Amino acid sequence: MKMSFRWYGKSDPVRLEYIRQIPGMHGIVAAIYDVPLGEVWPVEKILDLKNSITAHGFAFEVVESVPIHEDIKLGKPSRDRWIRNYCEILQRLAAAGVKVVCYNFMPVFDWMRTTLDRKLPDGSTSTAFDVDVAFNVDLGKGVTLPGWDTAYTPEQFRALMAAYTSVGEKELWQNLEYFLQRVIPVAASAGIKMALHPDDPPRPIFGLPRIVKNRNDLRRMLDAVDAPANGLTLCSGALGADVRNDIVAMVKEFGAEKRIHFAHLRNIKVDERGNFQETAHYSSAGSLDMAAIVRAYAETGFDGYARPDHGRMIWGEKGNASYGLYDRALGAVYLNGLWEASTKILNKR
Ligand SMILES: [Mn+2]
Repeated sequence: MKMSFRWYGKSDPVRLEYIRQIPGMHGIVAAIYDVPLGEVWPVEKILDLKNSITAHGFAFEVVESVPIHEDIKLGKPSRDRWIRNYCEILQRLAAAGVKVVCYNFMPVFDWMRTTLDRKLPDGSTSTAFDVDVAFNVDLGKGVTLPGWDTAYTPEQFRALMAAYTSVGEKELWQNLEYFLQRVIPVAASAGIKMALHPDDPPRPIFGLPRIVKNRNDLRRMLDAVDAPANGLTLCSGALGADVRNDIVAMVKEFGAEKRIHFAHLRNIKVDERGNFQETAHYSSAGSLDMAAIVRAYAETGFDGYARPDHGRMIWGEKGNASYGLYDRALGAVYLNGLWEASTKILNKR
């Protein structure tokens, strides 16, 4: 397990010098944010990002995300152009040494929460999702949250919502398969492993289809193009927001097949209706058994990338919700501890 940390580039208040001081940190997960959605990333920008990361002693082997143009998700005729661009980005990233690309296939929205700073009993704050609030949000002004890979103007947003009235789950699946059939062979020959992130939260929102929500969806997606380059970002917190999802079983199933390329590890407190709040990584802080999840990775001989996915805001830190330094650092150290214990116990058997 190669522990990594997401970094939003030079505008991120979290500095690489500080991330360097977290024990056991292998690499930085990053992306280019100042290129319009769908356009090819310039080589100079990729190399500039790589150089700033490697100058601090980190590997730059994981990109999160290369976002997908909505025309691809909508299945518009123009998608072929955007898919060609996507393949070109993958080849440029591969040339810079990138091994894994995380992406998602959520229409319009990236991750969704109804609160960014709800207080936990210890006085820290974290993001939360309330099922009833979520379905009463006024969409007239558009919606954006910090750290999203994509953001639309209110006009673009209204046009997109209208376009999706003719795209349901069936059509979205067809459009995902069309994308995979064209992109996975290119990724495979370039030496890139694609890692689809599940929908967060794993449920339809605002009437939009969501198709990466549970074990059967992941199975169907992997079987659509049965190749090692067609893999997963297995996000414990995203999938864990549906109590019917058994994260340990998913790690065992897909890990044994070497189809998990990127592990997002975080804990949430969730109820049976799907209301949840992000918590500290520690198992007893939330609903997920993080020790069992990490042990399952160890048992499958996981050698891919992992990161503490989100963190609370603690110790007075100001910054981007879920992406501060302190609690993600605590999470990384805790996860590395679980990993060291799990692998040493297994090796002594
Ligand atoms: Mn995640």
